[in-house]
Amino acid sequence: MKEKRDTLNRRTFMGGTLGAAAGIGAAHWLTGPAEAAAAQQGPPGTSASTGPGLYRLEADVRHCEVRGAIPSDLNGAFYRVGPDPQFPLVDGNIPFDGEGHVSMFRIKDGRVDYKSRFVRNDRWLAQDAAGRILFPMYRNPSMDDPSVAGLSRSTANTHIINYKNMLLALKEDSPPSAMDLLTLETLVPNYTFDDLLPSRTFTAHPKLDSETGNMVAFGYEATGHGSDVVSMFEFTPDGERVWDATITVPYVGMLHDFAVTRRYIIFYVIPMAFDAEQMANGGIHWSWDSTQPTYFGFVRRDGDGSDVRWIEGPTRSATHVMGAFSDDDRIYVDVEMSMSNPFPFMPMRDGAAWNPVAGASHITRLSVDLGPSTPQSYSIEQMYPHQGALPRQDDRYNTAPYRYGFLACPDPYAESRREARACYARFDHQTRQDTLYRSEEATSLAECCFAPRSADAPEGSGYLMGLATRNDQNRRSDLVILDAEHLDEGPVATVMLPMRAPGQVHGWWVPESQMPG
Ligand code: V55
Ligand code: FE
Repeated sequence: MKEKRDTLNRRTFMGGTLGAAAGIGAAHWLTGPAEAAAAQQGPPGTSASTGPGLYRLEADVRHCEVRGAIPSDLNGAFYRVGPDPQFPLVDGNIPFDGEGHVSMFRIKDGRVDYKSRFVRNDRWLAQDAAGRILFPMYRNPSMDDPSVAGLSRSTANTHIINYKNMLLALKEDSPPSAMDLLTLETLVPNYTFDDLLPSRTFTAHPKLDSETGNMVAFGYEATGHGSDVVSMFEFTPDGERVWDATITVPYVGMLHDFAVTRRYIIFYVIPMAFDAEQMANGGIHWSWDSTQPTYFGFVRRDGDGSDVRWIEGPTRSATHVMGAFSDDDRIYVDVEMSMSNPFPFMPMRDGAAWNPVAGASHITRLSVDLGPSTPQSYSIEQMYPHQGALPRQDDRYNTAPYRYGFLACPDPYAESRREARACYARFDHQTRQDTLYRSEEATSLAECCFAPRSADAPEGSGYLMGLATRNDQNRRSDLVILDAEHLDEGPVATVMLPMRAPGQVHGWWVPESQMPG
């Protein structure tokens, strides 16, 4: 358990208000979820099973207190989801394996109601009935209790989107779980798109086509654990499957996100690699294999998959896509990129210590020249000095050329790392300038989410929102709402919760026009 203790020490080292700002290494988690994960695992030296901090509080707060004023053109709901272990994680498991806890800020006519519920899917119900963990290890079914054989292993803890008047809680190793948009009741624990899902898995990062509104998505390890098959598919908003095809990957790495342009689907294979030996020894699904290259792959959206081309590149990590586009000459994909393993809790296959500098992410543009019939390399350009993960865009531009991106990051202009406050940055890729919202002291910021002012508002015109955790107020949570074109002016409204909200990986805005009547 030395490894475990090192992990905790690393997390402590990164902790505090700065880490909270998303900068260092475990950036995905330190924007908020990292802190929750750290709390869940207890202070250094304590074991996960005795440490404080399972959250598990399902709450309803009606008529939330609001400082400032909710804009009259902001109506809909902001949903968040993150891992919240139903029971303490076992030693050797990782914070990615907590059960999905969904929260909602329902915003309408100036009023805000807050609600949170666990995703009551097959896994949650079985464990609730048993009163103990039945799926003890992240994405390793060989460790499961025999009683749950055949049940979905989904924690439904990673991302949340609306589809066909339902809320889908997503985990990339399983089909979604469908919930009611207003009550957060789990409606379909294992939603397979009326049996049209051509994969055993479904990504946490589907994309909406900017022109048609169709959902383009994929599943990797599509035919079972460790499989090199990736299934790609496109559904209309009404649930009709209009395209599907498969490809195989050069090796089985984590395909957490992908990019879709008008013509292409793009995957980036990173050396967060499937580790059969580690799994046979009772461990998790992945380890970081620093000996492996990356592969940038692209495939036409309308073909049978046979045209896929893979371009080898240097060892890097990139987990999330900010935006992507293609023209006749090039494909561009903007990602959060680090030199090495960005997650302190993910094992290093070579036994090296996790490196917080090499694990730090920056917004980076990958591009490929489509001139040569067989491109030999892809380009890597760091776009901004800001250090952070979980980038977002105006999601109406998922598959179109885009100008604005958003990111939670520590203040890149602070005198020292210690004094850097948590910020939300808006990037203008046309001018390569940034605008910052600098939060209060002792505040952590979760991933932000953009809500357009109206369905046809110009790109980036609307609101940017995200959860602020007040580390000096027993980690009480506020939802901060900013004018996305004037981040530097501070919140137009702050929704104040009386308690800490559950941790978050990703969040999603549903406009009023897509809410139930
Ligand atoms: C991520 C999160 C996950 C996971 C795989 O942020 C990748 C990336 C919360 O679970 O299982
Ligand atoms: Fe993600």
